[in-house]
Amino acid sequence: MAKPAKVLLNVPAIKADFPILQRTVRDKRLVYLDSAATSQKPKQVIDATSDFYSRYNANVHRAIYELGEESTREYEGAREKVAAFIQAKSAMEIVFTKSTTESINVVAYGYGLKGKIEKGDEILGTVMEHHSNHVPWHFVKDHKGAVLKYVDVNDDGTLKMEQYDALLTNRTKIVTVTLCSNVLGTINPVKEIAKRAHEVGAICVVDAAQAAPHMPIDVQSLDADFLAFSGHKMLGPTGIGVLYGKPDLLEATEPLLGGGEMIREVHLGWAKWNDVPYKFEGGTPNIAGAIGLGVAVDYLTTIGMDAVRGHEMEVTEYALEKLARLKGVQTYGPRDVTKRAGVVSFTIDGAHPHDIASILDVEGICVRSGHHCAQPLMERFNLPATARASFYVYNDLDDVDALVAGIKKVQEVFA
Ligand code: C6P
Repeated sequence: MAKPAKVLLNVPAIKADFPILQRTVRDKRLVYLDSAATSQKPKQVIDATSDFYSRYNANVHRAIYELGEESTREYEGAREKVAAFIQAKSAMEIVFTKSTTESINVVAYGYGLKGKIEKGDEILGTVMEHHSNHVPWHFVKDHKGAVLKYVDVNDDGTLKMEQYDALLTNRTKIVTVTLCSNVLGTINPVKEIAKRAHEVGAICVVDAAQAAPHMPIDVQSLDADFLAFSGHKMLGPTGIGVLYGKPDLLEATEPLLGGGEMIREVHLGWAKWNDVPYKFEGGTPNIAGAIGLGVAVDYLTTIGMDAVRGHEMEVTEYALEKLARLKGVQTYGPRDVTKRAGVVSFTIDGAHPHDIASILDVEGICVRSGHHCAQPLMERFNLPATARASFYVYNDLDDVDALVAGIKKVQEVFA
Protein backbone atom coordinates (compact mmCIF):
# COMPACT_ATOMS: atom_id res chain seq x y z
CA MET A 1 0.00 0.00 0.00
CA ALA A 2 1.46 3.39 -0.97
CA LYS A 3 2.26 5.68 1.94
CA PRO A 4 -0.09 8.68 1.88
CA ALA A 5 1.47 11.96 2.94
CA LYS A 6 0.42 13.27 6.33
CA VAL A 7 -2.09 16.08 5.78
CA LEU A 8 -4.69 17.85 7.84
CA LEU A 9 -8.19 18.09 6.40
CA ASN A 10 -10.38 21.17 6.69
CA VAL A 11 -12.15 19.79 9.77
CA PRO A 12 -14.42 22.80 10.49
CA ALA A 13 -15.87 22.47 6.96
CA ILE A 14 -16.31 18.71 7.39
CA LYS A 15 -17.83 19.10 10.85
CA ALA A 16 -20.43 21.46 9.42
CA ASP A 17 -21.80 18.49 7.42
CA PHE A 18 -22.49 16.45 10.58
CA PRO A 19 -25.62 17.65 12.41
CA ILE A 20 -24.83 15.63 15.54
CA LEU A 21 -21.48 17.36 15.94
CA GLN A 22 -23.30 20.66 16.41
CA ARG A 23 -24.87 19.47 19.66
CA THR A 24 -23.49 19.71 23.16
CA VAL A 25 -23.32 17.05 25.85
CA ARG A 26 -23.80 18.28 29.42
CA ASP A 27 -23.23 21.81 28.09
CA LYS A 28 -19.85 20.77 26.73
CA ARG A 29 -18.72 20.61 23.13
CA LEU A 30 -19.25 17.05 21.84
CA VAL A 31 -15.87 15.41 21.27
CA TYR A 32 -16.70 12.17 19.50
CA LEU A 33 -13.78 9.74 19.71
CA ASP A 34 -15.59 6.46 19.16
CA SER A 35 -15.74 6.12 15.40
CA ALA A 36 -14.24 2.61 15.57
CA ALA A 37 -17.52 1.57 17.23
CA THR A 38 -19.66 3.55 14.79
CA SER A 39 -19.04 6.73 12.85
CA GLN A 40 -21.27 9.78 12.75
CA LYS A 41 -23.25 10.52 9.58
CA PRO A 42 -23.07 13.57 7.32
CA LYS A 43 -26.29 15.28 6.28
CA GLN A 44 -25.75 14.02 2.72
CA VAL A 45 -26.21 10.42 3.97
CA ILE A 46 -29.11 11.30 6.28
CA ASP A 47 -30.83 13.18 3.42
CA ALA A 48 -30.29 10.32 0.96
CA THR A 49 -32.01 7.78 3.22
CA SER A 50 -34.84 10.15 4.01
CA ASP A 51 -35.17 11.01 0.30
CA PHE A 52 -35.59 7.30 -0.49
CA TYR A 53 -38.51 7.01 1.95
CA SER A 54 -40.02 10.38 0.96
CA ARG A 55 -39.77 10.07 -2.82
CA TYR A 56 -39.28 6.57 -4.21
CA ASN A 57 -39.76 3.92 -1.52
CA ALA A 58 -40.52 0.64 -3.30
CA ASN A 59 -39.08 -2.86 -3.13
CA VAL A 60 -36.14 -3.67 -5.43
CA HIS A 61 -35.94 -6.22 -8.26
CA ARG A 62 -39.67 -6.90 -8.09
CA ALA A 63 -41.80 -3.97 -9.17
CA ILE A 64 -42.12 -2.99 -12.83
CA TYR A 65 -43.58 0.42 -11.99
CA GLU A 66 -41.56 3.65 -11.99
CA LEU A 67 -40.91 3.81 -8.22
CA GLY A 68 -39.58 0.25 -8.19
CA GLU A 69 -37.33 1.01 -11.12
CA GLU A 70 -35.97 4.07 -9.33
CA SER A 71 -35.28 2.20 -6.11
CA THR A 72 -33.65 -0.70 -8.00
CA ARG A 73 -31.52 1.74 -9.99
CA GLU A 74 -30.31 3.51 -6.83
CA TYR A 75 -29.71 0.22 -4.96
CA GLU A 76 -27.69 -1.25 -7.84
CA GLY A 77 -25.97 2.11 -8.28
CA ALA A 78 -24.77 1.82 -4.69
CA ARG A 79 -23.35 -1.62 -5.49
CA GLU A 80 -21.39 -0.07 -8.37
CA LYS A 81 -20.04 2.67 -6.12
CA VAL A 82 -18.92 0.17 -3.47
CA ALA A 83 -17.23 -1.96 -6.14
CA ALA A 84 -15.30 1.06 -7.43
CA PHE A 85 -14.42 2.12 -3.85
CA ILE A 86 -12.53 -1.15 -3.20
CA GLN A 87 -11.32 -1.61 -6.83
CA ALA A 88 -13.40 -4.74 -7.41
CA LYS A 89 -13.52 -5.84 -11.04
CA SER A 90 -17.31 -5.93 -11.11
CA ALA A 91 -20.32 -4.92 -9.04
CA MET A 92 -21.34 -8.60 -9.21
CA GLU A 93 -18.52 -9.28 -6.72
CA ILE A 94 -20.31 -7.16 -4.10
CA VAL A 95 -22.88 -8.76 -1.78
CA PHE A 96 -24.94 -6.52 0.48
CA THR A 97 -25.29 -7.95 3.99
CA LYS A 98 -26.24 -6.27 7.23
CA SER A 99 -22.72 -5.97 8.66
CA THR A 100 -19.16 -7.26 8.78
CA THR A 101 -20.41 -9.83 11.26
CA GLU A 102 -22.98 -11.15 8.80
CA SER A 103 -20.48 -11.07 5.93
CA ILE A 104 -17.99 -13.25 7.80
CA ASN A 105 -20.78 -15.60 8.87
CA VAL A 106 -21.87 -15.93 5.22
CA VAL A 107 -18.35 -17.15 4.36
CA ALA A 108 -17.89 -19.36 7.43
CA TYR A 109 -21.28 -20.99 6.85
CA GLY A 110 -21.45 -21.17 3.08
CA TYR A 111 -17.80 -21.84 2.22
CA GLY A 112 -16.72 -23.49 5.49
CA LEU A 113 -19.55 -25.32 7.16
CA LYS A 114 -21.59 -26.18 4.04
CA GLY A 115 -18.76 -26.07 1.55
CA LYS A 116 -15.14 -26.94 1.22
CA ILE A 117 -13.95 -27.68 4.73
CA GLU A 118 -13.40 -31.29 5.84
CA LYS A 119 -12.46 -32.82 9.18
CA GLY A 120 -8.85 -32.00 10.01
CA ASP A 121 -8.63 -29.04 7.60
CA GLU A 122 -6.95 -26.07 9.21
CA ILE A 123 -8.26 -22.54 9.57
CA LEU A 124 -5.57 -20.07 10.52
CA GLY A 125 -6.58 -16.85 12.29
CA THR A 126 -4.77 -14.41 14.55
CA VAL A 127 -5.14 -13.53 18.22
CA MET A 128 -5.96 -9.92 17.31
CA GLU A 129 -9.27 -10.72 15.60
CA HIS A 130 -12.58 -9.21 16.65
CA HIS A 131 -15.06 -11.79 17.98
CA SER A 132 -16.84 -11.59 14.60
CA ASN A 133 -13.78 -13.18 13.04
CA HIS A 134 -13.40 -15.81 15.77
CA VAL A 135 -16.83 -17.19 16.59
CA PRO A 136 -18.05 -18.05 13.04
CA TRP A 137 -14.93 -20.23 12.68
CA HIS A 138 -15.69 -21.90 16.01
CA PHE A 139 -18.92 -23.07 14.36
CA VAL A 140 -16.88 -24.65 11.54
CA LYS A 141 -14.63 -26.37 14.09
CA ASP A 142 -17.60 -27.63 16.10
CA HIS A 143 -19.63 -28.88 13.13
CA LYS A 144 -16.95 -29.99 10.68
CA GLY A 145 -14.00 -30.93 12.91
CA ALA A 146 -11.80 -28.21 11.43
CA VAL A 147 -8.65 -27.35 13.37
CA LEU A 148 -8.26 -23.70 14.41
CA LYS A 149 -4.79 -22.21 14.75
CA TYR A 150 -3.79 -18.65 15.63
CA VAL A 151 -0.86 -16.37 14.87
CA ASP A 152 0.27 -14.46 17.97
CA VAL A 153 1.24 -10.77 18.14
CA ASN A 154 4.52 -9.20 19.24
CA ASP A 155 4.53 -6.89 22.24
CA ASP A 156 4.46 -3.90 19.88
CA GLY A 157 1.15 -5.13 18.45
CA THR A 158 2.48 -6.39 15.11
CA LEU A 159 1.80 -9.92 13.90
CA LYS A 160 4.45 -12.61 14.37
CA MET A 161 4.98 -13.21 10.66
CA GLU A 162 7.62 -15.89 11.22
CA GLN A 163 5.06 -17.79 13.27
CA TYR A 164 2.54 -17.34 10.45
CA ASP A 165 4.96 -19.09 8.09
CA ALA A 166 5.48 -21.89 10.60
CA LEU A 167 1.73 -22.43 11.08
CA LEU A 168 0.85 -22.49 7.37
CA THR A 169 0.71 -26.08 6.12
CA ASN A 170 -0.80 -27.87 3.15
CA ARG A 171 -3.76 -28.61 5.46
CA THR A 172 -4.45 -24.87 5.79
CA LYS A 173 -7.59 -24.15 3.80
CA ILE A 174 -8.53 -20.71 5.12
CA VAL A 175 -6.42 -17.86 6.45
CA THR A 176 -8.53 -15.19 8.08
CA VAL A 177 -7.12 -11.89 9.25
CA THR A 178 -8.12 -8.37 10.10
CA LEU A 179 -6.62 -5.67 7.89
CA CYS A 180 -6.65 -3.32 10.88
CA SER A 181 -7.03 -4.18 14.58
CA ASN A 182 -9.88 -2.46 16.42
CA VAL A 183 -7.81 -2.42 19.63
CA LEU A 184 -4.17 -1.94 18.60
CA GLY A 185 -4.74 -0.06 15.36
CA THR A 186 -2.17 -2.37 13.74
CA ILE A 187 -2.41 -2.50 9.95
CA ASN A 188 -1.51 -6.04 8.96
CA PRO A 189 0.51 -6.93 5.82
CA VAL A 190 -2.50 -8.58 4.20
CA LYS A 191 -1.07 -8.58 0.68
CA GLU A 192 1.87 -10.67 1.91
CA ILE A 193 -0.40 -12.81 4.11
CA ALA A 194 -2.69 -13.58 1.14
CA LYS A 195 0.29 -14.35 -1.11
CA ARG A 196 1.68 -16.89 1.35
CA ALA A 197 -1.80 -18.38 1.93
CA HIS A 198 -2.21 -18.87 -1.83
CA GLU A 199 1.16 -20.62 -2.02
CA VAL A 200 -0.23 -23.46 0.14
CA GLY A 201 -3.59 -23.45 -1.67
CA ALA A 202 -5.54 -21.65 1.07
CA ILE A 203 -7.94 -18.75 0.56
CA CYS A 204 -7.58 -15.47 2.44
CA VAL A 205 -10.58 -13.92 4.19
CA VAL A 206 -10.06 -10.29 5.19
CA ASP A 207 -11.92 -8.39 7.89
CA ALA A 208 -11.77 -4.80 6.67
CA ALA A 209 -14.23 -3.34 9.22
CA GLN A 210 -11.61 -0.94 10.58
CA ALA A 211 -9.76 -0.48 7.31
CA ALA A 212 -12.32 0.28 4.59
CA PRO A 213 -13.47 3.50 6.34
CA HIS A 214 -9.95 4.80 6.85
CA MET A 215 -7.57 3.89 4.00
CA PRO A 216 -7.62 3.11 0.29
CA ILE A 217 -8.54 -0.53 -0.36
CA ASP A 218 -7.67 -2.38 -3.53
CA VAL A 219 -8.98 -5.94 -3.38
CA GLN A 220 -7.19 -6.85 -6.60
CA SER A 221 -3.82 -5.68 -5.37
CA LEU A 222 -4.38 -7.34 -1.95
CA ASP A 223 -5.55 -10.46 -3.82
CA ALA A 224 -8.11 -10.98 -1.05
CA ASP A 225 -10.50 -13.86 -1.71
CA PHE A 226 -13.25 -12.49 0.53
CA LEU A 227 -13.31 -9.09 2.24
CA ALA A 228 -15.91 -7.82 4.71
CA PHE A 229 -16.85 -4.40 6.07
CA SER A 230 -19.73 -2.40 7.58
CA GLY A 231 -21.43 0.76 6.31
CA HIS A 232 -21.98 2.26 9.75
CA LYS A 233 -18.26 2.66 10.46
CA MET A 234 -17.70 4.61 7.22
CA LEU A 235 -20.29 7.41 7.53
CA GLY A 236 -23.10 5.15 6.25
CA PRO A 237 -26.25 3.89 7.94
CA THR A 238 -26.41 0.99 10.38
CA GLY A 239 -27.70 -2.36 9.14
CA ILE A 240 -25.82 -2.41 5.84
CA GLY A 241 -22.61 -4.33 5.26
CA VAL A 242 -20.53 -5.59 2.38
CA LEU A 243 -19.02 -8.91 1.43
CA TYR A 244 -16.63 -8.81 -1.50
CA GLY A 245 -15.77 -12.19 -3.01
CA LYS A 246 -13.94 -13.50 -6.05
CA PRO A 247 -16.60 -14.74 -8.49
CA ASP A 248 -15.57 -18.43 -8.46
CA LEU A 249 -15.53 -18.46 -4.65
CA LEU A 250 -18.92 -16.76 -4.41
CA GLU A 251 -20.19 -19.45 -6.81
CA ALA A 252 -18.73 -22.14 -4.54
CA THR A 253 -20.38 -20.66 -1.43
CA GLU A 254 -23.80 -21.84 -0.27
CA PRO A 255 -26.28 -19.10 0.71
CA LEU A 256 -26.94 -18.49 4.40
CA LEU A 257 -30.48 -17.17 3.96
CA GLY A 258 -33.15 -18.91 1.94
CA GLY A 259 -36.18 -16.95 0.77
CA GLY A 260 -37.47 -14.50 -1.79
CA GLU A 261 -35.21 -13.09 -4.52
CA MET A 262 -32.30 -15.47 -3.83
CA ILE A 263 -33.82 -18.12 -6.09
CA ARG A 264 -34.09 -18.83 -9.80
CA GLU A 265 -36.89 -21.37 -9.37
CA VAL A 266 -38.63 -23.03 -6.45
CA HIS A 267 -40.63 -26.27 -6.39
CA LEU A 268 -42.03 -28.32 -3.58
CA GLY A 269 -38.97 -29.75 -1.88
CA TRP A 270 -36.23 -28.16 -4.01
CA ALA A 271 -35.02 -24.89 -5.44
CA LYS A 272 -32.28 -23.46 -7.67
CA TRP A 273 -30.31 -20.42 -6.55
CA ASN A 274 -30.23 -17.09 -8.29
CA ASP A 275 -26.96 -15.75 -9.74
CA VAL A 276 -24.22 -14.27 -7.59
CA PRO A 277 -24.52 -11.87 -5.74
CA TYR A 278 -28.34 -12.12 -5.52
CA LYS A 279 -28.28 -15.66 -4.14
CA PHE A 280 -26.88 -14.16 -0.90
CA GLU A 281 -29.52 -11.44 -0.61
CA GLY A 282 -32.60 -13.44 0.37
CA GLY A 283 -35.60 -11.35 1.49
CA THR A 284 -36.11 -7.61 1.16
CA PRO A 285 -32.68 -6.00 1.61
CA ASN A 286 -31.82 -2.83 3.47
CA ILE A 287 -32.51 -0.60 0.46
CA ALA A 288 -32.24 2.73 2.27
CA GLY A 289 -29.06 1.48 3.95
CA ALA A 290 -27.41 0.54 0.67
CA ILE A 291 -28.36 3.88 -0.92
CA GLY A 292 -27.04 5.72 2.14
CA LEU A 293 -23.82 3.72 1.96
CA GLY A 294 -23.45 4.70 -1.69
CA VAL A 295 -23.66 8.36 -0.66
CA ALA A 296 -21.15 7.77 2.16
CA VAL A 297 -18.79 6.31 -0.45
CA ASP A 298 -19.32 9.46 -2.56
CA TYR A 299 -18.54 11.62 0.47
CA LEU A 300 -15.32 9.75 1.28
CA THR A 301 -14.29 9.65 -2.37
CA THR A 302 -14.71 13.41 -2.63
CA ILE A 303 -12.34 13.88 0.31
CA GLY A 304 -10.07 11.18 -1.15
CA MET A 305 -9.07 8.08 0.77
CA ASP A 306 -5.38 9.01 0.66
CA ALA A 307 -6.30 12.31 2.33
CA VAL A 308 -8.45 10.49 4.92
CA ARG A 309 -5.54 8.20 5.75
CA GLY A 310 -3.04 11.08 5.77
CA HIS A 311 -5.23 13.13 8.11
CA GLU A 312 -5.66 10.25 10.52
CA MET A 313 -1.91 9.59 10.53
CA GLU A 314 -1.38 13.21 11.52
CA VAL A 315 -3.99 13.19 14.30
CA THR A 316 -2.79 9.79 15.59
CA GLU A 317 0.84 10.88 15.64
CA TYR A 318 -0.12 13.95 17.64
CA ALA A 319 -2.22 11.86 20.06
CA LEU A 320 0.54 9.27 20.59
CA GLU A 321 3.07 12.02 21.26
CA LYS A 322 0.79 13.81 23.73
CA LEU A 323 -0.19 10.63 25.56
CA ALA A 324 3.44 9.49 25.76
CA ARG A 325 4.19 12.66 27.76
CA LEU A 326 1.59 11.79 30.42
CA LYS A 327 3.07 9.87 33.33
CA GLY A 328 1.05 6.78 34.23
CA VAL A 329 -0.62 6.51 30.81
CA GLN A 330 0.15 3.53 28.57
CA THR A 331 -0.84 3.17 24.92
CA TYR A 332 -0.91 -0.07 22.92
CA GLY A 333 -0.03 -0.99 19.36
CA PRO A 334 2.74 0.12 16.98
CA ARG A 335 4.28 3.52 17.67
CA ASP A 336 4.94 4.11 13.96
CA VAL A 337 1.85 5.68 12.38
CA THR A 338 2.66 4.22 8.98
CA LYS A 339 1.94 0.83 10.56
CA ARG A 340 -1.21 1.73 12.39
CA ALA A 341 -4.55 3.46 12.07
CA GLY A 342 -6.27 6.03 14.27
CA VAL A 343 -7.39 3.67 17.01
CA VAL A 344 -5.59 4.36 20.29
CA SER A 345 -6.19 2.05 23.23
CA PHE A 346 -4.85 3.31 26.52
CA THR A 347 -4.84 2.62 30.24
CA ILE A 348 -4.19 4.94 33.17
CA ASP A 349 -2.49 3.64 36.32
CA GLY A 350 -5.00 3.19 39.14
CA ALA A 351 -8.13 3.93 37.04
CA HIS A 352 -10.48 1.32 35.60
CA PRO A 353 -11.19 1.96 31.89
CA HIS A 354 -14.95 2.25 32.62
CA ASP A 355 -14.18 5.00 35.16
CA ILE A 356 -11.98 6.71 32.58
CA ALA A 357 -14.83 6.65 30.05
CA SER A 358 -17.35 7.93 32.62
CA ILE A 359 -15.17 10.84 33.70
CA LEU A 360 -14.42 11.74 30.07
CA ASP A 361 -18.14 11.60 29.36
CA VAL A 362 -18.70 14.35 31.93
CA GLU A 363 -16.35 16.46 29.78
CA GLY A 364 -18.40 15.70 26.64
CA ILE A 365 -15.80 13.22 25.34
CA CYS A 366 -16.99 9.85 23.99
CA VAL A 367 -14.48 7.00 24.18
CA ARG A 368 -15.15 3.27 24.36
CA SER A 369 -14.00 1.16 27.31
CA GLY A 370 -13.99 -2.60 27.83
CA HIS A 371 -12.61 -5.58 25.92
CA HIS A 372 -13.71 -4.19 22.54
CA CYS A 373 -15.06 -7.61 21.47
CA ALA A 374 -11.47 -8.86 21.33
CA GLN A 375 -11.12 -10.96 24.47
CA PRO A 376 -8.38 -13.27 23.13
CA LEU A 377 -6.25 -10.19 22.43
CA MET A 378 -6.90 -8.74 25.89
CA GLU A 379 -5.82 -12.07 27.39
CA ARG A 380 -2.66 -11.97 25.28
CA PHE A 381 -1.78 -8.58 26.81
CA ASN A 382 -3.03 -9.63 30.23
CA LEU A 383 -5.48 -6.72 30.30
CA PRO A 384 -9.07 -6.90 31.56
CA ALA A 385 -10.00 -3.83 29.52
CA THR A 386 -8.69 -0.62 27.98
CA ALA A 387 -10.10 2.79 27.16
CA ARG A 388 -10.02 3.52 23.44
CA ALA A 389 -10.07 6.76 21.46
CA SER A 390 -10.61 6.47 17.72
CA PHE A 391 -10.38 9.22 15.13
CA TYR A 392 -12.05 10.05 11.86
CA VAL A 393 -12.31 12.83 9.29
CA TYR A 394 -14.20 15.13 11.67
CA ASN A 395 -11.58 14.97 14.45
CA ASP A 396 -8.77 17.45 14.73
CA LEU A 397 -5.90 18.25 17.05
CA ASP A 398 -8.26 20.22 19.34
CA ASP A 399 -10.13 16.97 19.98
CA VAL A 400 -6.85 15.34 21.01
CA ASP A 401 -6.11 18.29 23.31
CA ALA A 402 -9.57 17.85 24.87
CA LEU A 403 -8.80 14.15 25.42
CA VAL A 404 -5.48 14.97 27.06
CA ALA A 405 -7.14 17.54 29.35
CA GLY A 406 -9.81 14.93 30.21
CA ILE A 407 -7.19 12.33 31.05
CA LYS A 408 -5.53 14.83 33.41
CA LYS A 409 -8.90 15.21 35.17
CA VAL A 410 -9.14 11.42 35.49
CA GLN A 411 -5.67 11.39 37.04
CA GLU A 412 -6.69 14.12 39.52
CA VAL A 413 -9.70 12.05 40.61
CA PHE A 414 -7.55 8.97 41.18
CA ALA A 415 -4.48 10.79 42.60
N1 C6P B 1 -16.01 -3.27 16.16
C1 C6P B 1 -15.66 -1.71 17.96
O1 C6P B 1 -16.05 -0.89 18.80
P1 C6P B 1 -20.18 -5.04 12.96
O2 C6P B 1 -20.62 -4.95 14.38
O3 C6P B 1 -20.63 -6.32 12.32
O4 C6P B 1 -20.49 -3.84 12.17
O5 C6P B 1 -18.58 -5.09 12.98
C2 C6P B 1 -17.93 -6.12 13.65
C3 C6P B 1 -16.45 -5.90 13.64
C4 C6P B 1 -15.65 -6.77 12.93
N2 C6P B 1 -14.32 -6.60 12.86
C5 C6P B 1 -13.70 -5.58 13.45
C6 C6P B 1 -12.23 -5.42 13.31
C7 C6P B 1 -14.47 -4.67 14.21
O6 C6P B 1 -13.84 -3.65 14.81
C8 C6P B 1 -15.86 -4.84 14.30
C9 C6P B 1 -16.70 -3.91 15.14
C10 C6P B 1 -16.66 -2.27 16.98
O7 C6P B 1 -14.49 -2.06 17.89
C11 C6P B 1 -17.91 -2.73 17.66
S1 C6P B 1 -17.63 -4.14 18.68
